[in-house]
Order: sequence, then structure tokens, then C-alpha cells
Amino acid sequence: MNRFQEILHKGYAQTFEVTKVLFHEKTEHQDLIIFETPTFGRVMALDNIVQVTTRDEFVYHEMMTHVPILAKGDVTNVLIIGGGDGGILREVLRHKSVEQATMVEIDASVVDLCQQHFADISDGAFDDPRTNLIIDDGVKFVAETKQRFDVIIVDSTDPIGPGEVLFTQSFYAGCHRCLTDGGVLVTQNGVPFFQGSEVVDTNRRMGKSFKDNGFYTAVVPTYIGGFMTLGWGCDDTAVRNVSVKVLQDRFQKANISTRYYTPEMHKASFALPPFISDLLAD
Ligand code: AG3
Repeated sequence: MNRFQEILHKGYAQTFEVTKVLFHEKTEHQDLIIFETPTFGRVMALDNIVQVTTRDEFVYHEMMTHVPILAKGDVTNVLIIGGGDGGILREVLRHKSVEQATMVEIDASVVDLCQQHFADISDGAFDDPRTNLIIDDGVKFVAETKQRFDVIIVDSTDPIGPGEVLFTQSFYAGCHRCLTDGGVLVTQNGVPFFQGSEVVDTNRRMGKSFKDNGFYTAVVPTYIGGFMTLGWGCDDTAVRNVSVKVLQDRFQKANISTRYYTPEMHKASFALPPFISDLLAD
């Protein structure tokens, strides 16, 4: 039997049965593999770390997108950093209020190969006239762009390899620079059961740029280890504290069907167990 083993955390691994390898090559930036599995459907890994599976991608993509957009309300301009598979882009474009979704991805091959092998994930999002796809370095983009965004979603890899720069204080400062007043930054921030130092570091670094920063959670089965933390940065505390009632109203108006996100899950996702919230005191 063919297997794919991901070793991301010290002394622990997860293994998939592989029924077919569809693609495996080194791109200009990273090692990219796409394979079929009996349990999680089609899987894509970068530098041996699972990024997306057709079975559980909805959890991450819904929570990274609908939480900031519905918390903020009236969102017209969204920036996605990374996100080459197009899952975040798909969810962003489901909001009719969004006039433009700019996606800055460093690796053109990820976009091309995911369009070929994961057409259901982007679901036509790359052909939407509101999409502005830019192949470039996200750090450079946020430092230089004249555009302003209501929401920035950082859909990165882990802070190893090309993704590392997306976890720095200067990158968060760049994001802050190109947000509109009260705009929201969200980031993928690892699985704190194994990657607690990411919570400590991001909290400290984002805190330098944002008046209100913290984390919310989602449980993504293939990001093994329980809760994943999603980073939150905003200058307006009211955005994090928006009521369930307001969220319900916005969600209903948006008329989006979801499998993980609900206004109640949104609200609950900001509650942190002490093993995570204790990391914020460091
Ligand atoms: N990017 C986040 C992958 C995180 C993997 N890390 C982990 N398991 N701790 C996903 C890209 C999906 N669009």
C-alpha cells in the first residue's frame, strides 16, 4: 500500500493511504504533491505538509472568510495573501457586497495545478470578473500598494520556508497600513496543542500594530492536533464583539449556505480554552 506521511510536529505524524499520485514536482518555490486518498478525497501538500483536502477544506475556508467579512459588515474590497488553491477566493466571492477580491500568491504553479486538479475548490472563482490575481510576494505587496482593503485574509503555509515572512511584525504592519479604518486582518496560526509558540509570537507581533488582536478557533481534521488558531487583528474592538443577532441578520442577508460557519459558531469560536488563552499572557 502506498502511503503519504506528514511529519510537522516533533515525534508525531499523520499518515494517509494513497490510491493514486496525480502530480509530484518541485515548483520554483516548494515541493508540490497532489494525491487521492480513500478517506479525505484529493489532497495537496506543500513541502510535505497537507494544505488542502476535498473532504475537510470547507471548515478552514468558511471560518477564515465569513468570520471577518460578517463581523465587519459592508465589505467591498478583500485582499487574500496566499490561498493559491482558490478556496478562500471562492468563499469571499459568495458575498455579493464584495466588488473586488485581490489575491496575491507567490507561486503561480500552485494556482495552475489547483485549477487543473481541484476545480471544485475554486469553483470558477478565478474566472469571476471581481477577481484580481497577482503573482507576487505578499510582503512586498502590502508594503507598497496604494489600494485599501476592508478585510485581509492570510492563507499561508506554516512559518517554515516561503511562508515564514508572513508571520513577521513588519508584514503585520504592512497589512495594517493597507486596511481601511476598522478593517480586519485574519491569519492561519497553526495548531496550538503542538505549535503554541506561534500563538505567543503572533500575539506579540500583531499587538504592535493593532489595538485589538487575538485568536479564534476552528477544528480542521487534517490539521491534526485539535483546535487551529486563526489570528485576528483590528483597531475597532466593536468588530470582534458584534452580537449574534447582528451576525444572524447579516448572514441571512448574505444568503450563503455553509457546513461549518453559523453566527453561533462564529461567536463561540472566540472562546478559548485556558491551554490556549494562557499563551496570550506570555
Ligand atoms: N494553509 C494552512 C495549512 C496549515 C497546515 N498547518 C498545520 N497543519 N499545522 C492551507 C491552505 C488552504 N487554502
